[in-house]
Amino acid sequence: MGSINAVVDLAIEDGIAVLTVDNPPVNALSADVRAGLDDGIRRAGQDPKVEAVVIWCAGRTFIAGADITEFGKPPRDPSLPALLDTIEACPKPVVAAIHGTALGGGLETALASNWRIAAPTAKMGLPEVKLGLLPGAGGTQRLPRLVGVQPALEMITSGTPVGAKQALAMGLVDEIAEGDLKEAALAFARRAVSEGRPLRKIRDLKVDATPEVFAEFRKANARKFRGFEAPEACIQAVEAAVSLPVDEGLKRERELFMKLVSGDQSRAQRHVFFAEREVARIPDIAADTPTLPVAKAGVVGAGTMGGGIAMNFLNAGIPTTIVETQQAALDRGVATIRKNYESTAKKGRMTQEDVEKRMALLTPSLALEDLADCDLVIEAVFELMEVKKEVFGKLDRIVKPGAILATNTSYLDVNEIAASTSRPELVVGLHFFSPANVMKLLEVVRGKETSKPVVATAMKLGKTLGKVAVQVGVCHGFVGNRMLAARQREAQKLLVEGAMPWDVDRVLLDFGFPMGPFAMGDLAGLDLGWKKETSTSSTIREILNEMDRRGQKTGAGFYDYDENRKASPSPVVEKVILDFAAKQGVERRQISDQEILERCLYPMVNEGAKILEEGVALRSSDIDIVWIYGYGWPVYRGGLMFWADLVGPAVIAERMHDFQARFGDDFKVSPLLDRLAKDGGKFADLK
Ligand code: T1G
Repeated sequence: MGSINAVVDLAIEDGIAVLTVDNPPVNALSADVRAGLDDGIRRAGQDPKVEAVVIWCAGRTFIAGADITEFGKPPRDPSLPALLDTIEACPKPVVAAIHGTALGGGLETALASNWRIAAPTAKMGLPEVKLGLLPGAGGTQRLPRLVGVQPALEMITSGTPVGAKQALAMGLVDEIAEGDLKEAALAFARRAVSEGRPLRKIRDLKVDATPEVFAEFRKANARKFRGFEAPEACIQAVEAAVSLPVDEGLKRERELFMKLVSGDQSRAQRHVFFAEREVARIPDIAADTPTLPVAKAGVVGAGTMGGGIAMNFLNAGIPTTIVETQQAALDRGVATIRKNYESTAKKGRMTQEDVEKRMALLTPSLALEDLADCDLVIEAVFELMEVKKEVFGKLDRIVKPGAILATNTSYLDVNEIAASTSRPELVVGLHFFSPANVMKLLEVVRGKETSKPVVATAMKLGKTLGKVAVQVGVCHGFVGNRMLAARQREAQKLLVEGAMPWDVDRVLLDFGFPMGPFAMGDLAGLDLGWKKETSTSSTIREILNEMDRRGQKTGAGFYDYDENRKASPSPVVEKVILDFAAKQGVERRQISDQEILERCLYPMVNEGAKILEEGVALRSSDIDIVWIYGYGWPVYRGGLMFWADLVGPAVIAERMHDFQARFGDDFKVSPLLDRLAKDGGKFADLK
């Protein structure tokens, strides 16, 4: 309980006023924190006994930003900009003492102070752009004045924090505290007083940059910012810092902020912020459920997936044994892992020493027996139930009792696999997404026998591996791939009915996906799961494979590729499609972009509704997270089900009924979607 209010305390230590914020878990700038700081600063400014002020925080971090839960609710004074004006106007030296992460409004609070002291492990950043916002309390006006326009543009539009050393080097902090942070801040404040240092206010600093700086920055980042509103607003706010007097610039920043905060994109990105934390909560598994140790891992299969999965364990410092059946395949797998690390090292994102450290944790083997003492073994062998069952049968006999046996299957029935072992309660699906060492999504497939400690262990392992783990139930394709199948089915049908691959890809690319389904197919290889012996030209994809057009790797697939793998629409493919449609007796027609979009996405929403009805996903926001982290759904659209709520279940259901009348039962509306349409409900409101 603080002396100012429940979350802010004011104590005077030898003439220095110490304002302490104590608002767990991250000292967010709630209305009470703002009111407490405002009151505390005013009192300290007026108290003749006080010579200087130190602002610092209890708990694990300095202020981590505005309180995101307050957005969208009626504002409560003092606003953050008003509070920062009070701090900046304080007639006595104000020192911010930073530990943990000073983020967003937290860093802005420190920028309104005269000086900043950081603990060696502290991080400072302005991540508002990740919420579809911009720093709305002076960050876009003060940071450029302190560190220069270019570093400010990078920090503000990336949202990436900087560490204490880098912050000191760029002038963002004035000192790194050796030893006790609070003592260092008090000592700094005392020196500022004894030396009679003038109160440097960042708002008084000059800032300059040519228009070319902004033009260059926009050009260099056009691809990364495609579709997002916030980065451009950030750039305009920094431009205002250069072109306008500071108070005008602050006003311009506020205007830009208010426009973003009430927009769909920020609502979507704030939804994702909370959704990606909600996925960790499994209603029937207590947060303190004991987990099993995973000190040693085993991977069966050293192909693309097995190698990528092994890299995740190595990155987390977990010794891993990887097993193949043939020496050549094993050598290839290990060489690929090393090559991936070395290319990361070449880009400067890790040192050669890191590469060697990781490789030293890897033990290649040709014998499953070498997995006997692993705590968890995951198989990434051929996607055929018989093969999976054979491997699990062997692992069940070899691997120590109590160890977890996991499958990386993308579609198959985890319950059936579990039933082929003597330890079904220890069997779980860990569905990684290719490339497994890059994609953040991990579907934790919970079998009907999988024990709660094993599920809790799998979810915790996901976090340890730097993934976003989502619990899903058993069905063909679980959540992500089951919904993807609906989109792929429609995309193929649209080709026969009148669209070309480049039409469908363009519509989904413009919607915000990183790639359309056909370009994606060419990238992954059209021959995944295709067999020459059994191919009967029954689909356009089969015909292309039969023509040796297997995608980028053969220089041609749905697209033609030049030597730099630049894609262009293919007249050959156009003819294949026209002939195929003619053979099917289909009268092709002009298909609008809107119909392409609705035909691809609405059946996915419908599949999502079925997944929720069947309990395969716990909540609609989990489906959002699956599609953002597994398939590149544009985060500024909040996820598939969030977007469906925005479009409106009634609108979607009505179109689906139309499509069903025209194209058949692939569009049969799920009872849940129909119910929401009728009742005016939303997926987000389902409990
Ligand atoms: N507001 C409200 N709640 C927050 C919060 C915030 N800013 N940050 C975290 N939480 C909650 C979070 O939901 C979770 O709750 C708990 O704290 C622990 O978080 C005007 C407008 C600080 C690096 O974007 O990046 O300032 O799930 O699980 O992994 O310019 O939280 O336990 O119920 O993430 O240790 C800008 C967002 C805001 C920082 C800690 N600031 N937070 O990570 O814990 S906008 C941010 C984070 C702004 C101004 C603008 C991380 C973290 P629960 P956690 P963590």
